Amino acid sequence: MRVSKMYAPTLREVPSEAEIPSHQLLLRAGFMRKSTNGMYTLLPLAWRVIKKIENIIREEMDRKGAQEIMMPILQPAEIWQESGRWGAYGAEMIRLKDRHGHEYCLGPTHEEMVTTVVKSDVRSYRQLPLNLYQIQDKFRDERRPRFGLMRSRDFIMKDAYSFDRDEAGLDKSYEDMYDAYSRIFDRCGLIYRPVEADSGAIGGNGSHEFMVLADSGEAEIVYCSACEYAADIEKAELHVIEAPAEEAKAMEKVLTPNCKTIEDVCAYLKLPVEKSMKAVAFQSEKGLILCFVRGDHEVNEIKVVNTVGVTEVEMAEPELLAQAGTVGGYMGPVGLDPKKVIIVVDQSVMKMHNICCGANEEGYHFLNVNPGRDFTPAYVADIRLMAEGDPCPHCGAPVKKARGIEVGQVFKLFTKYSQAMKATFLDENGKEQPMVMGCYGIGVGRTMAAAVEQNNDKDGMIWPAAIAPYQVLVVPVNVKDAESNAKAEAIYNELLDAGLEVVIDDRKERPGVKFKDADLIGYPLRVVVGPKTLQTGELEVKIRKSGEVKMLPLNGDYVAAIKEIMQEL
Ligand code: 9G3
Repeated sequence: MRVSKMYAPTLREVPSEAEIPSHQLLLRAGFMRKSTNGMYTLLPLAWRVIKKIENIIREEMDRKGAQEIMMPILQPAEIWQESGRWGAYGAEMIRLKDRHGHEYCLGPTHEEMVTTVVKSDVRSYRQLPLNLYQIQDKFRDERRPRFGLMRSRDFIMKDAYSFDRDEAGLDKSYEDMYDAYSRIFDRCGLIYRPVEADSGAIGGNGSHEFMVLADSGEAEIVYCSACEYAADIEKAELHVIEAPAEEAKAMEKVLTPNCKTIEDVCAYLKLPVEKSMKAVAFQSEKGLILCFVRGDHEVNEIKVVNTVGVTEVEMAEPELLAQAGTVGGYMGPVGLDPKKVIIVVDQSVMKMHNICCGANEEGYHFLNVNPGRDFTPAYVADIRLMAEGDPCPHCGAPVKKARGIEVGQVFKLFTKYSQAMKATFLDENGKEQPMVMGCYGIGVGRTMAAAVEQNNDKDGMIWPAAIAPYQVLVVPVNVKDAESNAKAEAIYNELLDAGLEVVIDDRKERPGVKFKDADLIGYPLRVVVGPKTLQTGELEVKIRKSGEVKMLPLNGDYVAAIKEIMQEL
């Protein structure tokens, strides 16, 4: 490929909305252009990377016996009504009508579609297990698309669906996909961790997210410094903390003037924060929810949602608190009407004694509140957010926090869709059974962006060799010197003939411009050819990742040497 012909319109500046490195660099290096909010055109260099990632995915999926298909993007409303999910996603689902007025959605995922396809042809246990996958654009009308391909509204997903006779079969399919994902992300040159994940609204108990570790990641994970444990922080399970036993004292109401936070109250009353509980108030479809955790802990919203069984929660408005007879900054579980508020208390608070908490009155707190004696919550559960330094649930060592980019998810669906959509088969005893399913996704564009997040420096991108848009860039440095330019062309053709993916920067530009673009685009190898090359008989090869420069003798087999270097990258 010749740079003079390549469509890679580089930019000096990027729009201010591009906040993270991959978003900035993919725009600056001419890999993509925004077509509308949350939607991008992938230009030639990006598309070459996408195709390489897709082919790695295909090889590893096919290795596990999965079979590639292509389903329609337009999905009829009926199949979503059959699964009961037609209304579950609100405005995030893009809906439209065809010329006959029939309702469709633009496929955000394909559980319903694939179950409809499979159920009409799979009738016998002999046809299972089955794993079908596709690599296709998905549409989700994100409220706030941002970070370029990291959270776009139109994105390429590999989505796979497994169908098994029973849970043992599902476990095998799940394990196969888990292994395939590990191989895919290893081959893409990513540093990642599979983490236990809250399977959220789609049900099923087993789920892992593959997180690429990066400071710009939207997800937060906790991982153990001593064992393999890692979890999406929203999922991390916490053990009950047993507070030291003590006699229950009489409850007392104390004046705590302008103490707005639990820290202020504890400082004012000279109490350790571990002897207090703090409240977080949410409003939900079930009304006001007051959550209580120990004063130095944080509430995990996802766990509250799962405990109370609501679809989502948001912070409660002050007037809602007033209606329930409490007030921000002074909320407590004592004396509230259970018909007006749902009280959810963390399991560790129930083990505490003589607790300080809000008295539901401006300016007042209670001392010596004791669970059971002074209040009875509607729910007691683990509603705590794991914090850095908390004991690992598996081995007790302190956990650390990191940010991650979720590039893949594996889910056990069990019979959620096969029950709802009557996808059954006859088992070896001729008995009708629902198929046991799993689903497995990879964000292809997000994987490319994550690779940039993990591999970039002040000069630009540094592509892992296996997914680089091209492997080698040949740079003739002196446009006026016919002899070394001819040599550059010869080397370019020799590398092409050797099967390498080569670009030659044949523009009439100064070397500095060519080198800046080379580093911005991030070709793994750069071969510099100029008059000096011919004088010294040595060919300069620079490795983008390490910055290392190797001098290869022109009279040696530099093509083989370059192939060798490429193999080691
Ligand atoms: C929707 C909309 C958004 C959605 C979904 C449905 C997420 C939805 C969960 C999944 C689960 C797995 C197969 C590949 C891997 C992930 N956002 N999910 O079901 F209608 Cl608008 O997609 N699906």
